Order: sequence, then structure tokens, then C-alpha cells
Amino acid sequence: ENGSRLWLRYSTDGNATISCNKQSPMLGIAATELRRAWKGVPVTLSLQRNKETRALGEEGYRLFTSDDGRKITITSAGERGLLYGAFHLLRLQDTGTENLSKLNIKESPAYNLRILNHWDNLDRSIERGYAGRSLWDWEALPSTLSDRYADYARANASIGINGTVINNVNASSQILSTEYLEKVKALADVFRPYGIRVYLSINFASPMQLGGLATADPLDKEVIAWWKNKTKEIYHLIPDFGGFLVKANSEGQPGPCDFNRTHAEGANMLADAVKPYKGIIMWRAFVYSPSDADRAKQAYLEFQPLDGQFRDNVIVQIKNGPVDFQPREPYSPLFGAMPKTAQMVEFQITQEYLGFSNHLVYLAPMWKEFFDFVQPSSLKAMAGVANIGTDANWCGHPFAQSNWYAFGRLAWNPELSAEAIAEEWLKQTFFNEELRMKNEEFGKGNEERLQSDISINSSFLILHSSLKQLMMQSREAVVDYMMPLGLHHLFAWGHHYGPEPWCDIPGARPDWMPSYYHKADKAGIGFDRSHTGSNATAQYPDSLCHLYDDISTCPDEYLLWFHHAPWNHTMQSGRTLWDELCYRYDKGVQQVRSFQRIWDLTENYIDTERFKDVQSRLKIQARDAVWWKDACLLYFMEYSGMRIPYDIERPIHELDDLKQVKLPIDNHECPTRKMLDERR
Ligand code: BDP
Repeated sequence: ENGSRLWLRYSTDGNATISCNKQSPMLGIAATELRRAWKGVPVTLSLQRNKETRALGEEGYRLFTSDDGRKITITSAGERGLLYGAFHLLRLQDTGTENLSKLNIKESPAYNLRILNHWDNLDRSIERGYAGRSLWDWEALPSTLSDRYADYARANASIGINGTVINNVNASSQILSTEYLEKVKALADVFRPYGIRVYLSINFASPMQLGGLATADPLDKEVIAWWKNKTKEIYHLIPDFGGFLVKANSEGQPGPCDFNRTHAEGANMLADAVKPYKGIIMWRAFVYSPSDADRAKQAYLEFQPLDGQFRDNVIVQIKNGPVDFQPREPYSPLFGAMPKTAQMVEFQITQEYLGFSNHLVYLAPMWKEFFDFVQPSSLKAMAGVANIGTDANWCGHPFAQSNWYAFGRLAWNPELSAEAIAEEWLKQTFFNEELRMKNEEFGKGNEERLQSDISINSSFLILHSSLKQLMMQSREAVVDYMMPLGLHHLFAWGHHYGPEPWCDIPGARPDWMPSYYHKADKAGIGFDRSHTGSNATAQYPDSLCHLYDDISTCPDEYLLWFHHAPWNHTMQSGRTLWDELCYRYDKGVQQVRSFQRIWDLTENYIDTERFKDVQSRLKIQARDAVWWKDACLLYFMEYSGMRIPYDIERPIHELDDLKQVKLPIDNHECPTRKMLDERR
């Protein structure tokens, strides 16, 4: 058992009659899934346009049992609706959550665009990817197609993901060469019957780099013509091509500002090119420059004034927080500040700042936290930076699969609770076949069998809820052992794995240095973003602005994000800031230890391979948590001049040793335990 089957582990002994009123490759896939695994009454897939199905949309469906309970029908106005309905039915069977004889479910997605962003390079490395190499074998494409392309598409379809941007936002213009477009077409052809459209990240200077033009100025006639021709070429190959994702004038990437044009002028030029084909432009708002004040304010300052200037097929893609996928950030105030512009959120599924594929962190609670502040209906779409690679289990950490899963489920329905999604995922990933197998193994005799069934089932239920709790607590744990109380960006230079709050590289961009963010000194710690500081609080709606701006009302979890607070500041717990910081770091460490204990309890119930894999990654996580705690507390202690409270675990490292730790890892590797242990 290597985890390659993801959450689609249902057995292949389906025995029901499956019928369908039309034939097509997509409906063939839906029917095949059901034939393989569905064990209930006959199912009819019925493509029909009537008032009800039209209201549910092409991707929506109704799934119901007939009055006599002898038949299930899935009906939709679109083929994709039937595909999603089929996967829904199988999910119900697998999780056993509903009475299958009385189904009456209506579903339609909250967003029409539910998109993965792959940061995959053409050399098959993956920026911030920790699960092997890129799935896309560019050298073998277009003639040779890996089986994993269809498996990838199937997994996405099973959770409703319907778009994929297959290359890195730091894009090579090469992707638009005819040679590569043929390869992209081959992938698009595999993905199409699974309802997945392909999009490309583009390099704004492609007309120069690829087309040999002297400029990439979006108002230049030749440039406009170049993009129109290129777009035509793409749509000729891929008629349902989705559109472009653009990182412009950000971290050294070219963009319209290089030619004194605005982001809107750049985006609109591309929007006009794809418009005749119904394509869209996803234009990223991830911009910041070292010369301007407070990085957290910059996307807002640059984009908010452009509200109303974007074409209607442009969507501004904004990271959930104002800085960069930190363990915890307040939401980006740009959301809601551009009422005349379509916006979408970008979450990061890959754990760039969350322990890579070594740490168990379930991200749905973080994404739900975002939706506590941003109305799902105010957004047009959802994008997630993928955590998928060539590793047999796709995501590196077996539990990282839950983040891919949760992203898809939330993009379909952001109202689902993180807990419900965790439960679904656990049941499909760990608790179906194992349970059956254990029962068979134990239940050889009759009486005996009954007995063991009962005890196995009850211990399973207990384990199940413990694992769910573990998942639910895992995000808060990582915040605690890495960056509690609103701290952010204490990461090591070069990679974002371990702590380096002291990092100070002469000549480097100041906004890439941890001290830019924590600002620790003898007086206190934290970034003053209140009216006495950068005044970033003023970018938030009034009520939140007041709440965050006042140090006495600012919630603990954002305190050091918005304030430079004195070391003896009284926290909500009544402790001083320094003591609270110590307790939080320690709490994070203790939680990881409790995760280890919970996990070890599952030993007899989960296949050895996955059990051991998770167990050994938890060991790394536990050591890393102590590393984080020691590094940050020993370092900040030099400023606070205060003691670590005596009732918490003592540091086991020397600060000087930790300052010497250098990990020889690039931005697309996950450090091994051996490497970590040798270095620290
Ligand atoms: C940061 C990553 C960098 C990405 C950038 C982006 O460190 O590798 O290129 O975001 O989103 O989180 O463009």
C-alpha cells in the first residue's frame, strides 16, 4: 500500500446495473466508475435539460432514489454534472454517511472555476514542490502519455476541480512555443473527458523573448498582434483552452509597468486577445517592492485604485493574506475593496511555509478562517497552489493528500466545515478497506466474529475521532511552534523550512529578512501597522480597523502582526507577552508529541507502509518543532532579557549552534531526517 490510490480506494467489485441515456467519453468515465464499485440498486445517469436541471447548471446535479427504493437516478443538464454526481454517490457509499435508500440531493458548485496552480518548471523541477518532480514529462510528450495524467484528472474530477494551470507563475516563455503547445494539447486531450480545462502561466515578455519583438508594451500594435496570433494558435489546438495566469512586475518578472503601463492595461490587452474564445485572464496581485513602505500594504495600494478598469474577463487573483502564505495572516484587505472587479483567492496547498512534506498540517481550518472574513459569494473563483508531484503517493506526506482533497471540496462548497471534510477524507483514505480486512481476519469463527466486530468497530470509532481531532488541531500547532501571536516570516533565507529569526544578509532585499517582520528590540517585538506605524490597519473596513488598531482590543493571534508590543504587555491570558510567547511555542511542541501518541495507536489498524511513513514524518516534525521553539525563544530572549518560565520544557540547543545550521536544499526539495540531524 503506497497511498497512490488517494481517497479513491473503493474496491472494484461493483455489481450493479448502470445505464445512461447518452454516450460520450465523459459519460463513459462516469459509468465505468460506477460499474467498478457501486454495490447498490441500479443507477441511471440521465442527461436532460428541464427547469430543474437548468437551475442547477451544467455542473450541478440531482441525485435521488425512486419512491420504491429500487433505483437511483442522477440527472443533470451537463455531462460534467453527471460525472460529479457519480463520484458523489460513490463517496456516500464509501463514507456510509447517508441512507442510500432515501437519497434526494441537489448540488451545484459555488464557483464555476476551481483551479489548481502548478508551479512546475519545464525542466520538471517544481518551485516549492516537495513531492518529487513534475508529473508532466515534457520530453516524452506529446507522443508518450503517462498513465498518471488520467489518474490525476480522475482524482481532480472526483472532488470537482475543473481547471489546471500546468506551469509555474515564474513562467518560461518557451511554454508558448509551437513545440510546447503541441505537448500542452496532448495533456488537454487527456484531461478533457474528466471535465478539466488547461490554462497556462505566461511570461509577459514573451513577444520579445519568443517573438523577437523589440518591446512587450501592451499598447504596442505589434505586441497586440503577437498575442492575438498566439492565442489563435492555442485555441486552434485546444478549443476549450481556459486562459492565462499572469505574474507581472513581481519578484523580478516582467510586466506592463516596465513600459509605464498599469496592471489593468496589461491585463486588458491579454483579455481582448482571449475574449473571442471565451478565455479568461487571471492576473495576480502579488506585488511588492523593497523601496516602498510595508510590504503588507502594497498590493492594496497598487490594485485598489485600478478598480473598474479591468475587462470583464479578467479576474484579479489575490493570496489569502497580505504578505505570503504565512502560517497565520489576517486576510488581505484587498478583498472587498474592488467592488467593480472580479476577484479570486489563491490558497497555497503546497506547504512552503508549513514544514514542506515533513509536517502534518491539515489546511482546511486555515482556509475556513479566511472565509470567516471574506464572503464566499464575493469571489468569482478559487485557486490552490498544488502539492502534487511524481511521488507514488502524489503529495509526499500521506496527510498532505487531505489538503488537495479539502481544496477541491471547499472550492465546490466553501460552506462545508473543515471537520466534515476531514471526516470524509479519513473514512475514504484509512477506514474503508482496512476495516473490512481486519474484520475478516479476526472474524474467523461465528460467535467470535461477532464479538471482535463489535470491539474493532468501537475502537475504530475512537481512533477515527482522535485522528480527526489531530487534523483539526494541526494547523494551530504549527502556528504555535513556528510563529505564534502574529509573528511572521521568521524563515531561513534560501528555503522556507527552518527558523532563522536572526538572519541578516548584507545587501539582500530588506523585505526578505526576518527582522523586517519581527522588529525585535529591547522595548518589544512586532510590526507596528497601527496608525502610529505603517497604518496598514486603515486598509481594513472600519470595524476591523478599530479592532486591530487598538492594542488593547487586537486579538492575540494578530497582536504582533499589527503592533510592536512591549515584552511585558498583558495578554488576554493575563500573562506577559514574553511568557505567553514561551507557552505558545511550548504548546506547539507538546501538541506534536500528542499527535505522535495518537498516531501510534493506529498501528494495528492501518497498513504498515502508510503507518510507518506517517510515524517517521511525525518524528521529524517533533524535532523540528523543538528546533523552532529553541531558535526563536533563545534568540528573542536576548532582546526581552526575560527567563523562559520554569514550568516549561527547557531548550536542548545552543543558540550559536542553531545559527550555524545551513540546509543545502533548493526551493524544490524536502530535507530528509538524516540531513536535518546532521546539520543541527
Ligand atoms: C512565494 C514563493 C515564490 C513564488 C511566489 C509567488 O516563495 O517561490 O514564486 O510566492 O507566489 O511564496 O509568485
